[in-house]
Amino acid sequence: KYVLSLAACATLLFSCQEKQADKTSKNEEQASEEFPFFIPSEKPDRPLSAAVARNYDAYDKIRPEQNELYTQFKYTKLKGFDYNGGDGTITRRDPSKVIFENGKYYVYYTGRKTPVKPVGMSRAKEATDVIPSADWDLADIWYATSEDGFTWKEEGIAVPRPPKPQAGWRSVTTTDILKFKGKYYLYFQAFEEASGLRGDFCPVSVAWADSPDGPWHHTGKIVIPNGPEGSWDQYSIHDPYPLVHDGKIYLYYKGDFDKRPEFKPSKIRMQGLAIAEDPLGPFTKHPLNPVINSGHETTLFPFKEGVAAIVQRDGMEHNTIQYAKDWVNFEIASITELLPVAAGPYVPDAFTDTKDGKGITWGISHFINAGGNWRHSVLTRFDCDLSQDVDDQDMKD
Ligand code: AAL
Repeated sequence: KYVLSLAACATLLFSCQEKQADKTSKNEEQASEEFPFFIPSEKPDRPLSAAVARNYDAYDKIRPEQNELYTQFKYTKLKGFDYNGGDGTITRRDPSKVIFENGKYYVYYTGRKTPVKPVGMSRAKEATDVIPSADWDLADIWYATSEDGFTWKEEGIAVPRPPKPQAGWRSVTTTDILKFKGKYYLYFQAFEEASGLRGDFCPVSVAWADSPDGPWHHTGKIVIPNGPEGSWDQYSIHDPYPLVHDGKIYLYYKGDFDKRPEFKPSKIRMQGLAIAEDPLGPFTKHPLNPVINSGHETTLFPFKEGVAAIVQRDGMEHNTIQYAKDWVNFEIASITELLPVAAGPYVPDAFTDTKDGKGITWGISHFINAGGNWRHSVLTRFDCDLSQDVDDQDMKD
């Protein structure tokens, strides 16, 4: 009797659930007909507002959390870096991509250790051989290693400022790394004047080494020169960012063409692409440059057959993650917030010439301690889910 009544209960419960499910789906159908704000997963066959139509047509998936190139970002304070109490005499900023070699992670960055804090770009005339103008003035390229990506050991200077008058004698900054045919290359901004004067109107030079620990050899070469007068990259070639694609070096960079007096004060930055067969050049600038219309620094990674870019700060399309299947023509893949500044992600397939890029889940970026006039910056860890393989719902929510 007892068993029978249990069975009866179960049947009743089951049929109730069925009815409930039936009701829910009817409700949904009704809702999709009655309420235009209910969004079915397939594009409905009825007139749609421009915004709802775009929600289907412009993005890979209709909800952010379903989109592989959508993420939130989480930040964690790094251990192992001292900043002299934050008095502005020590800075670490503009990290390179993180690479994994010899059983540990490596990151290279703009490091400044000066007796006094920067006077500020607007007072650049007061800068001397020991007094910096901007946060990145009088800097060298430093590097640090880590076993877990959270605790870092500063190893020292990788690429020092070369002697005057070699390009970069005033400051070497904003570096990024390439590994190609067993050798390592650090591309960097080569300053010949203090930032705030005409220092930031700088080109890109490169140093090479047989090991990620150095020793690094300055080539003294300008590998990405400024564009001709009137061109978008006439003034500065910043944030060089190399990846390997089609057996070649695809180097993305930023141009600050708002340096033209008629554009000031403006927040226009765009990014271009230069391609070379050999890491030391010659690099050919892409005829469609600039290829990204926004973003203050370059952060890209192979994704599936194409390349994705984190586009943060400045420009019409800041705060987006973009995708170019052909590595040239970028479209917005998602819009997000609190993006890492000057991010150097850990990109395991940056140099493998992959045709199926896996994406990224973490890296190093920087925070600027404004304190009046950008006195110093700190490196930080960021975590995200811009990966094909890892499905980290926390980072999508
Ligand atoms: C950065 C980069 C370049 C600029 C300055 C230092 O974040 O865009 O490197 O020159 O700011």
